[in-house]
Amino acid sequence: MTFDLTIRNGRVSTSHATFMADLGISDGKIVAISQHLPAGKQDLDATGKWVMPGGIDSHAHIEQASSTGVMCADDFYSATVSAAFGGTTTVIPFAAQHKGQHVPRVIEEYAKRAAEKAVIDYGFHLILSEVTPEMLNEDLPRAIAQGITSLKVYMTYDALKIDDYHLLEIMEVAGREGAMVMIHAENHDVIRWLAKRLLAKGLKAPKFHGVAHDAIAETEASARAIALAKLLDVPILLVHISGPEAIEVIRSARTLGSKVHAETCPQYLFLTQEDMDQEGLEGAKFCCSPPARDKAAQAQVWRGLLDGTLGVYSSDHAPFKFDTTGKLPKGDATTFKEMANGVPGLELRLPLLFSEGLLTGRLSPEQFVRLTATNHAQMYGLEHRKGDIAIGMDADVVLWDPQECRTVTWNDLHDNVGYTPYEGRELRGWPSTVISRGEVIVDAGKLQAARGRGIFLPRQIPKPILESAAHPKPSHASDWLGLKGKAWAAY
Ligand code: DUC
Ligand code: ZN
Ligand code: ZN
Ligand code: ZN
Repeated sequence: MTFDLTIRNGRVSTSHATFMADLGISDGKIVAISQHLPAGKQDLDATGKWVMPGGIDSHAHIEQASSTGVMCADDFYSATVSAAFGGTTTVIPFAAQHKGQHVPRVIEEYAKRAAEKAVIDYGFHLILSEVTPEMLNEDLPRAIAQGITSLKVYMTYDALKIDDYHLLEIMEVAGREGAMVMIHAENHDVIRWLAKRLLAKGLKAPKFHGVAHDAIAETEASARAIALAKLLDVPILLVHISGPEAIEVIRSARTLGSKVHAETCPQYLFLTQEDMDQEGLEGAKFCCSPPARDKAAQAQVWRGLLDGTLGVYSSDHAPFKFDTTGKLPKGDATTFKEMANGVPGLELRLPLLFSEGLLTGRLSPEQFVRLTATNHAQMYGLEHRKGDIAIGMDADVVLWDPQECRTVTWNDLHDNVGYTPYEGRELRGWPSTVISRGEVIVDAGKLQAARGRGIFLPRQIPKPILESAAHPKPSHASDWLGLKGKAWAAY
């Protein structure tokens, strides 16, 4: 049999090993991994290249309106093209329910947008901003059965905030039906109170966003979310963790056996609060929630990645232009409270970690693979086909050139944002060829993918990674209420 595609003479890294090997690919799957394979119909010479699984980005906002109605600058085409150039071959963005919207309709709309435009494969997490009995009893079980096996809730933002009672309602359904609950954990009232006082003193500049979103808000809400999840004995994933206090709360909960998982993002490794402190409104380009902290916090985020407390590294790509359609709705008069929140990162997520994590020796190649692909697949129900290099898996593979050095400039990127917070950084190691389901979609700086070629991925019940040794008794409440559903059974 002649393979459709071979990748030969490369240095292959999987989630567990690194070795010299050739890959044989047919019908979009990896069908052979061996020392010396004959050339396929298409043959790629990977001499000097590192061959790794395509990245999975499990946190990206694409063609989504923010809670205040500001539209993302990227649609499913520009976002997925940008992802592909950065070595990401699967993305899990959000289908976002705003208040008053019917969940099945929301899913339908996002599915249509993505099907027409995406160039890489995708799933959806469902953002919930309002809880109704119909949603709990019908819409969520149906969405989960359709393969949307993760739900995201916000503990802050006026238009999105879910209170603790309704968080418990959502956790109950997720636990029973087999879905992961992703949580944006920041204490709404702490932020509201601080912001009001700062604005009253005339402190409106972007850097005061960092003051209003004090780490205490993140720490308190993280601890509360963990407590609620423990009450029901359901797994949760805390998104975009920014610093040491929240990491410590998560680490200790995991040690005590809580099914809590956590994510961090490039902004918490590569930006600091000082980036927000610039002339005029320039600092708004670096504002996200939670905000980047200081150098000492960055070191603790690295540590959290290394010891498994932070299991996934995602972009939280939140693409807003630096003008009145995006970041600055009131132009020069925009206060920190009115800015659109978030930074772009889909394309640079992997090159940043490759250069500063892998090539510096902070991370092993296998850790890099797990943090950027395998753990996402496992935690979000895709491990049957994505996230690793193994026989039978989708042939989503990236050839990295570890020698290539480039200075980041937005002009070379493929998103629609108009700036990057990482402008001017020197990065070493870039994707040279990107393959999705056996098809070369990016090669030597050229896109070869057709619009709409990406497919929807129905996801299975998440099988969360949990490395802690403790096996605590389930909580009394979950015992008495008989809450051991499908998500619980995954452990
Ligand atoms: N939360 C996100 O998850 N993304 C962007 C902004 C935010 O607050
Ligand atoms: Zn309904
Ligand atoms: Zn968030
Ligand atoms: Zn986000």
